[in-house]
Amino acid sequence: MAYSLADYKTSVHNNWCPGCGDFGILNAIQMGLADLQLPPHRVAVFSGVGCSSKTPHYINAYGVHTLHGRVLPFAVGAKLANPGLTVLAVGGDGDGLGIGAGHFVAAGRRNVDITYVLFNNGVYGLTKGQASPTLALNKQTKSLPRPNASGPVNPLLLAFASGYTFIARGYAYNVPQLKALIQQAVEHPGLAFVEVRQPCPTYNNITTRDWYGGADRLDTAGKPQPRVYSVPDQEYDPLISEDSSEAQRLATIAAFTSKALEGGDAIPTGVLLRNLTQSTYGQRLEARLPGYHDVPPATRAIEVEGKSLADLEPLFEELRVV
Ligand SMILES: Cc1ncc(C[n+]2csc(CCOP(=O)(O)OP(=O)(O)O)c2C)c(N)n1
Ligand SMILES: [Mg+2]
Repeated sequence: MAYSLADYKTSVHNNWCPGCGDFGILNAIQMGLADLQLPPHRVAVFSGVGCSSKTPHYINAYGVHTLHGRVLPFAVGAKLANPGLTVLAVGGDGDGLGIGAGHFVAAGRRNVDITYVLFNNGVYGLTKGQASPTLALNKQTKSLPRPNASGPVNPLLLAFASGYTFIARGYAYNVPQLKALIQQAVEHPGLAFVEVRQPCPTYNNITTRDWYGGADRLDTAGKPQPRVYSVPDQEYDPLISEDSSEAQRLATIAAFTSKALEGGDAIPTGVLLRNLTQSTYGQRLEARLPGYHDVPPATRAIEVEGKSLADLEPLFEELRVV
């Protein structure tokens, strides 16, 4: 059976603001899943709390709208219990980099084979526009009584430092590119991170759609000079594999770092790093628990006729203090 975009849509009422970047990201995820021909019942989408975290309601797949900042533990747990599922984690910059920052780092160290799409609008949209961890120092969006007193975290560099093995950036209004990025992220064996820059038309009056599109920066012919741009394929090879020499690895990391540090008037998008040299957490589990993939936890019986199959007596015996 062939799956189409319609198979990933739901009839749940959508209450995002008109013009919200979330719409483009939702479409890109749905189009990406349809193009990959993943059956909706083999996909699970998890979210934290925020406007962007309403996404699972709008995708016809399994999904859980979890707790603020806790999207990754849920998503990781589901993948480890049922490794055959395609698991996506979605949520805002506040959710993932504020309250969820510890989980963001911990997930990188494990390299579980899931995809994390971070909706980055620079604000806490749902709670009326407070500064998020990605808003620049001294910027004052219209809902802030004073300029931002904190500096921003760089999501791409934090992902790299934490061990994410696929790192990309997209833009909510470049849906074809974002769809391709999400597909590559899903296909990547390991933890994939896609940061998506998005305007928040209601609360972020600084990094607006016009700002990203360069409406205030006209060339001599009067054409806008967009701030977001696609890193050209030939600029550097984002792949690090077992075959890469030490010099090639260092060159890729240097090129990635310099792209991740760009900002302001030049916002690079595309696949920025793809590292195939790290084992996934699933492979590490398989090495310790042979047969883990053949009989994963989700398929194991845990009780018969109301009686647990787990015999905890030996464990208690081992822990007994005499
Ligand atoms: C434990 C807890 N603390 C605070 C909140 C309030 N809260 C809800 S959403 C949110 C931030 C949302 O911002 P972001 O994750 O960037 O999502 P956006 O709405 O911008 O898409 C906050 C602080 C909460 N729901 N739970
Ligand atoms: Mg946000």
